[in-house]
Amino acid sequence: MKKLLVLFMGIVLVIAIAACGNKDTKSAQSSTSPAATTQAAGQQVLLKATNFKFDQSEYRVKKGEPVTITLDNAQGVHGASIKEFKINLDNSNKTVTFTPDKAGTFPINCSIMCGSGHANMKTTLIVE
Ligand SMILES: [Cu+2]
Repeated sequence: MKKLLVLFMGIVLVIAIAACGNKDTKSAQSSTSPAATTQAAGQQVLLKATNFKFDQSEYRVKKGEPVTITLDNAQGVHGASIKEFKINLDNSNKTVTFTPDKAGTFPINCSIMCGSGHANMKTTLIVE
């Protein structure tokens, strides 16, 4: 009779632990994803290039904070050069992280002869 009671207690204990375990995994799942994405962010600039323009006429970043610039050639083959910061991106070197140490307005030019619109293919990096 005692053995049965111990067995019964054991089963109750296992159920209780399983229920707690379920609760833990559920709350962990719902809380992880938003926190993880904000942590990895930082300043991001995506230069989306098509024939023959970048997707924005200006890109704003903050001075003194690391910024990751990524070139995305959505159409054609283009490069992105920011002379002031000695940056030159192309398909073999698509992304760079640097910290702008001065404020101002700096031109971004296409650095690859991409066709008839090449000379006008430019945009602006604004550091403020
Ligand atoms: Cu070009």
